[in-house]
Amino acid sequence: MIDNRMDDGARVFVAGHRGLVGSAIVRALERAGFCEILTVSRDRLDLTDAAAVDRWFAAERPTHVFLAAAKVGGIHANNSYPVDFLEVNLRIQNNVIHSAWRHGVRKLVFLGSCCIYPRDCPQPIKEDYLLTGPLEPTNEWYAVAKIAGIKLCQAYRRQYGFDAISLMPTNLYGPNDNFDLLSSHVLPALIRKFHEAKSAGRDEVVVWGSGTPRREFLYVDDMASAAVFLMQHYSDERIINVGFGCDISIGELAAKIAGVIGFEGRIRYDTSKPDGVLRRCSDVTRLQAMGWRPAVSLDEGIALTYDWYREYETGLRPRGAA
Ligand code: GFB
Repeated sequence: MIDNRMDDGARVFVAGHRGLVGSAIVRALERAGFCEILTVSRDRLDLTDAAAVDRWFAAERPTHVFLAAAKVGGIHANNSYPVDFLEVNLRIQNNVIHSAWRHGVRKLVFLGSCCIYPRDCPQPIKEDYLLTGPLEPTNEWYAVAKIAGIKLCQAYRRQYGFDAISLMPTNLYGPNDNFDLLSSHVLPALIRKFHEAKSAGRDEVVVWGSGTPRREFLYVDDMASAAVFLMQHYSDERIINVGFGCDISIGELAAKIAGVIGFEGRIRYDTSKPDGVLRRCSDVTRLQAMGWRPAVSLDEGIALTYDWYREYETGLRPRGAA
């Protein structure tokens, strides 16, 4: 019998609790207040070490797992570190999914990524398009690892009846994002670029690529609320998209962020940098039919993320401070 509840006795492990998504899931669980939250820092548990992960599960006995730990990054990092994006992610997910099953976890939520879908698939992207065509080359290592994670969840469900579900988030952003210009995703990178240009009185910001690719962005606290909702209300081997449901061009995004930050200079497009996939917008019909909707608009989310960036990343307050 499948048990989706996270009730008083639940011990919920959030793997990757210091990252963008994991930290938001911890916030969502704390707000809900109905379970014990388990986290473990990287120096106490290396998730790529199978024996250590197994010992940790044996000792801590979680009942539910959110697998949000992963090597992640933007287009440049994905392109530059293929071994890390493929091998590290395979090891983390293999270890956590296997140990979760072996130690009687009742339910596991695996976080995939919208980049698992074929590069040229129709838009908006339905869950059924998985494995119907070639991947986008700039992130195929990461995509292959995530597809293997989906398949592992499906395999454990089929062979052992393990209630593991896979969610496919769109591009996420928010507090605790990575603002490093070489490894980050576009939205935090542009917040930092426009902020620094404005602070230094520079009149030009360089945006990678042509500005024409389109992406969909979801505020990470909405992602976390969907993950907690699906932990409780979804139990199926079919993957499910988690997105905002509409997209915007990188050029429009840059103009929006410049407006929030108050940068009035020029935007120059560096077309020597890759565009990546030309359009990526998820079809969220299945999730919305279950009654879930995002709460934070892109404008609100950018403003909230910029507030967080100014407070924690520009030295006003140390990261991790309340
Ligand atoms: O967010 P991003 O790095 O990754 O880039 P993807 C999105 C688009 O923004 C690309 C452009 O067209 C970039 O060229 N862009 C413009 C910039 N300026 C910048 C900048 O300063 N920094 C960055 N990073 N991009 C990721 C995948 O793809 O999507 C991951 O690499 C993951 O694997 C994630 O799946 C969801 O949206 O192209």
